[in-house]
Amino acid sequence: MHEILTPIYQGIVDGNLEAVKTGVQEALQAEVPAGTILKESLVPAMTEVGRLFEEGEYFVPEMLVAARAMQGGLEILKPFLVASDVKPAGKVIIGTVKGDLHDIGKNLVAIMLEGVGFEIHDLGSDVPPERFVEAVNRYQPQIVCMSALLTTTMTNMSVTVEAIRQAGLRNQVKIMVGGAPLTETYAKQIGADGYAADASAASRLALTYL
Ligand code: B1M
Repeated sequence: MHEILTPIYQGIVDGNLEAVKTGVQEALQAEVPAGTILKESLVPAMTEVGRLFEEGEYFVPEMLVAARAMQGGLEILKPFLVASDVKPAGKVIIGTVKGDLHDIGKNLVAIMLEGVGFEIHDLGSDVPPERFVEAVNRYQPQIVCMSALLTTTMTNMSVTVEAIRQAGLRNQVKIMVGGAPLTETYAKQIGADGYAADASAASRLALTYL
C-alpha cells in the first residue's frame, strides 16, 4: 500500500472519521487517483473490519463507526469518481433489499453508475419489494439494481424479482444483483438478468443493457 494511504486504512479500522477525511484530502492533494485511494485503502480496510468482526474482536458498534468513517471518505472521493461531462446514459433505481441495512457497497455501485452517466434513483436500504415496484412505475428506469450483504436477506431479491413480475413490469427492466454473498449462479436462479461482483463490473454490465 502507498504510504500516504496507511492513515486512511487505519482510520477506518479504528473508526476515526476525522483521520479518514484528512487522509483522503491529503492523498488527493498528493495526486493519488481517487480510484486508487478507494481500492487500496477504503475497501481493504472494510475487509479487515469484517475479519475482526468474524474473529470476535469487533462487535456491531465497531463495525458501525468504521462504516461511518468509510462513508465520510467516500463522500470526499465521490466528485473525483464521478466524471462530470458524461451525458445521462439511462435511468437506474438501486436499493439494498428488505431487512438489510448495509449500504456502503450499494452507494459505491451508485457512484460508479453515475460516473458512466446513469441517472440514479437511490431508494436507500431495507427496501421492501413494493417500494421497488412503486419506483419502477414512477421513474421508468431501464435497470433495477439490488444489493444484499446477508445470507438471510439475499432471498428477498427473489421476492422482489417476483413482485416486479407480478406487477407486469418484468419485461420493462433489466434486473442486476450484487453483494458479497451472491454468485452468478444465484442471480440466474432467482431470474435476475445479471450479477456484478463489484462496482466497476456493475457499471460495465449496466452499459451493455442500453
Ligand atoms: Co454487517 N455483516 N452486519 N454491518 N458487515 C457483514 C456483511 C458480515 C460478512 C460480517 C462478517 O461476519 N464477516 C456479516 C454477514 C454474514 C452473512 O450473512 N454471510 C454481517 C453481519 C452478520 C451483520 C449483522 C447481522 C450483525 C449483528 O447485528 N449481529 C448486522 C445486520 C444488520 C442488518 O442489515 N439488518 C450487521 C450490521 C452492520 C452495520 C450496520 C454495523 C455495518 C453496515 C453499515 C452500513 O452499511 N451503513 C456493517 C458492516 C460495515 C459490515 C462489513 C464489515 C462491511 C460491509 C461493507 O461495507 N463492505 C461486512 C464484512 C465485509 O464485507 N467484509 C459485514 C465494503 C463494501 C464496499 O463492500 O458491501 O461487499 P460490499 O460491496 C461491494 C460488492 O459486494 C458489490 O460491489 C460493492 C463495491 O465493490 N456490490 C454490488 C454490493 N452491492 C451490489 C449491488 C450490485 C452490484 C454489485 O447491483 C447490481
